Amino acid sequence: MKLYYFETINGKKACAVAKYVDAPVEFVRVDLSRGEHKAPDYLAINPNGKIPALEDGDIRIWESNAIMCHLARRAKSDLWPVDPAKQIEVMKWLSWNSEHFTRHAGTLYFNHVVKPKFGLGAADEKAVAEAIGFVTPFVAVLDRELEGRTFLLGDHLTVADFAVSVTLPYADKIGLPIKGYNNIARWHAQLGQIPAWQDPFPAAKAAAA
Ligand SMILES: N[C@@H](CCC(=O)N[C@@H](CS)C(=O)NCC(=O)O)C(=O)O
Repeated sequence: MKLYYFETINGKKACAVAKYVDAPVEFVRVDLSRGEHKAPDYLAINPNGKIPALEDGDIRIWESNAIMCHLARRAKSDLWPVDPAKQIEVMKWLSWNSEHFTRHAGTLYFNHVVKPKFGLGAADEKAVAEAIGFVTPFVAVLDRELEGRTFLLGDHLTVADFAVSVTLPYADKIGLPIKGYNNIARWHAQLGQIPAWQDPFPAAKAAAA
């Protein structure tokens, strides 16, 4: 298997799961700063021109959530639970995250991390203010749902925890309003103890994400 990645939030999700389940992947770095994701060879793998992407035999998978689920299922890891009801719970959180939480937290990450890193100009203050307005109620939902739970599904870690928490390490820098939410703080601190989440990228090539 080949896992195409770069040191960004969506690359982190795929690489962390590959490391966590010890998947037999060759990590292939696609340098976004050099436009390697728009090269014809790479577009043949992911026509969206984005990382991550996975090649597993004849199968090509793009979208970090799908890659995480595929790697976890293939490794028979609890990160993708066997119980169909729990699989639906994972899908619920992945959908909620894409549609609501990281959708807007991602706008903050893009404006405050990606733009300066790639020289894409100043933050769009209108987009930032809107994103903060949109994400704030979902932060409160997340905190309430985490009450009394170790992880999103209860006792055990799943790919949903990785997906939903991916912008949290940048919360201060991007102005994600999570201050005062103790369940989120506790959950985030716990995730920070997981070696594959702490250090997701191949050692020799890791750069500050
Ligand atoms: N929904 C996609 C998003 C992928 C994505 O936006 N990747 C970013 C890096 S985090 C990227 O490749 N950006 C380059 C570009 O859009 O030109 C996923 O979850 O994989």
